[in-house]
Amino acid sequence: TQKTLTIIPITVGYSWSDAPDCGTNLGWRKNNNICYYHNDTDIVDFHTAMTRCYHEKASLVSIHSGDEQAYVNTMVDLELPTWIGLSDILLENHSYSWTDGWPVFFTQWGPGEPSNIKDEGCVSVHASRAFHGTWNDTRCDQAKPYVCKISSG
Ligand SMILES: [Ca+2]
Repeated sequence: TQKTLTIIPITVGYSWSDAPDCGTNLGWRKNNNICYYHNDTDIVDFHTAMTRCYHEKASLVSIHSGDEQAYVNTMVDLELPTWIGLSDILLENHSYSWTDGWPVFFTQWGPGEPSNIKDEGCVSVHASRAFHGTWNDTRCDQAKPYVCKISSG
């Protein structure tokens, strides 16, 4: 007699991400069809954060509305200020621009910000409970977690 061994292929539907079509790393989320990536364990300076997002095929997050700001705020925690993709070091005239190239048509500066103190050219969102999610210009060499975004267009 001859025995036949049938192998049934099994696809294991397992993913580290809540939005596997955005990226496979833990931390990818999707809102309004836009992919966001929050990393709060990789604490790095602004330029390194830019590079990290680039390696995720993304950019540091740009924020264009109060709704988008509110969503980003749900990702960042209350302990650590977190890099977003706004900086005045990219343009020769030192005006603020988004690292993904989008124009700046929404801002959410915290009280007294941007303070434009010497060397403060990179923007993070406040982590304090009172000012959570509002923007602060800080030194670019500070180490912080970051949020990336896959920008369309
Ligand atoms: Ca400041």
